[in-house]
Amino acid sequence: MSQELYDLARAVGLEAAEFVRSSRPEGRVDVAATKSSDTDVVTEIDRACERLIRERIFSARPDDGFAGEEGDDIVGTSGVDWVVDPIDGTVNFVHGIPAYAVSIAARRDGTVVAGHVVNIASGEEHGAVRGEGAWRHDGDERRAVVAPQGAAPARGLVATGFHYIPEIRAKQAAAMASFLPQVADVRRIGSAALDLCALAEGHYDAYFEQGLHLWDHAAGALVATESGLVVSGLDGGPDERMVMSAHPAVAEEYFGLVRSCGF
Ligand code: LIP
Repeated sequence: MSQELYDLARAVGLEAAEFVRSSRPEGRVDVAATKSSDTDVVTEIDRACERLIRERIFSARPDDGFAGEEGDDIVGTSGVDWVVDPIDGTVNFVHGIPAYAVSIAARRDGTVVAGHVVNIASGEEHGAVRGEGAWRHDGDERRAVVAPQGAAPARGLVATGFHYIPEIRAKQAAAMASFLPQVADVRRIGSAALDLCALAEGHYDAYFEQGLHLWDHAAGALVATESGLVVSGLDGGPDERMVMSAHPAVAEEYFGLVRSCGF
């Protein structure tokens, strides 16, 4: 059943990605509205993409629930619900920076069991089914993704992101001032879903981000977990708003460092 959910997530994700690609005008995309702060933006294409995903999922599975970034939640009766970010990395999408993704996860009884992330600009696709591994699609082939052991913090390249709320950003800036000198460098790509897939591929040594929503990371975190990485909240348990991830061999060093810097 999880594989069927995955197949639906992938089919809908690819259609949604094609819709966004073909709808994107040249240059910058107009911002339709702001959300939690002036820097938290949404475009009409985010909204239309979410409507398309919602329609496709409900025509296949009318009794499921749905929680998307741009619309009202729907409570289902089947025990399955979908957690969807129609464009994760909207700021990149607006500016034409090729790092924005459709992220679709399916949960059963509240546990994420399948996730698919497609980079809309490049077409690169990652997926995972709980208990069955993570993979990258290369056309009709799929290659297993097994995360390599990352470097320890002193040589580590760490991906992160910053909150949209100014007061929280100020606190993050202070924490970053003490974090940055203790790692090799930091990257802020602007899409949590893509960051988690890139970590699984071994491009980074660790990732953490505060201020996320479940739709930003549900699918990417399953890819990370199924590739062999640890995914944790700040206090060791799961946390929808704060996600840290690294290889088990170095995870505690990174997680301890993040905590000690006051994030
Ligand atoms: C984005 C995240 C990104 C984060 C941004 C934002 P959106 O999602 O995935 O990592 O740093 O602040 O939340 O809003 O583009 O879907």
